[in-house]
Amino acid sequence: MIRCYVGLGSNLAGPRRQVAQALQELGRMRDCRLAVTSSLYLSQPMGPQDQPEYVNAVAALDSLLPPLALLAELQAIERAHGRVREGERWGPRTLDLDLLLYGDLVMESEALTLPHPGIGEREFVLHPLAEIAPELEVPGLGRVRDLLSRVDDRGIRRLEETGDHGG
Ligand code: A4P
Ligand code: MG
Repeated sequence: MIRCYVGLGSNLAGPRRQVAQALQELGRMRDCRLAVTSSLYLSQPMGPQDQPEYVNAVAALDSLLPPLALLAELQAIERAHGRVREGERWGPRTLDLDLLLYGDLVMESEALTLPHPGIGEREFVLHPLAEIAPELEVPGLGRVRDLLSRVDDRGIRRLEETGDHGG
């Protein structure tokens, strides 16, 4: 099994419920085991400012699926949440699932870039990720706790306690 990290984000149609439900759905994905989930966080929008605050979280997942198959499973969950891919870049969405890390794999293709390019600058990724994996080494960038110490927190707030799924 490969340890993977998934970033969750939502700012439409009941964002807390969207994220909480998506965390449960990650636990039911084929050939995967949900290991740890972060708390939920409330964050200011990156990108266009005329959109609601986001709820963000990060999950650690152990997976037997190859990277593109895992991404396809994540996109199926996004679609089931009514995600419509159109409109402006970084615009509002019911559910966004980003594959942040797939073990220590480094790759770049149109379909999949790993590690996810935003990790180092996004407080809404680094806060939840540091909650569950502060010592994790992001290939090419360094340790999560060090990345977190260099990012502006932009008023991010933690909403709920960690879920431990026994992994
Ligand atoms: N893709 C490539 N690499 C990856 C990867 N590691 N994980 C490709 C997931 N997808 C990856 O994604 C576009 C394409 O990226 C996919 O088809 C996939 O093959 P998308 O989800 O359709 O597009 P997007 O999410 O609208 O664009 P983008 O640039 O990925 O946006 P982000 O980076 O996801 O940002 N503010 C706050 N506070 N919190 C948020 O969560 N999220 C966004 C979206 C904007 N502002 C936010 C937040
Ligand atoms: Mg995305």
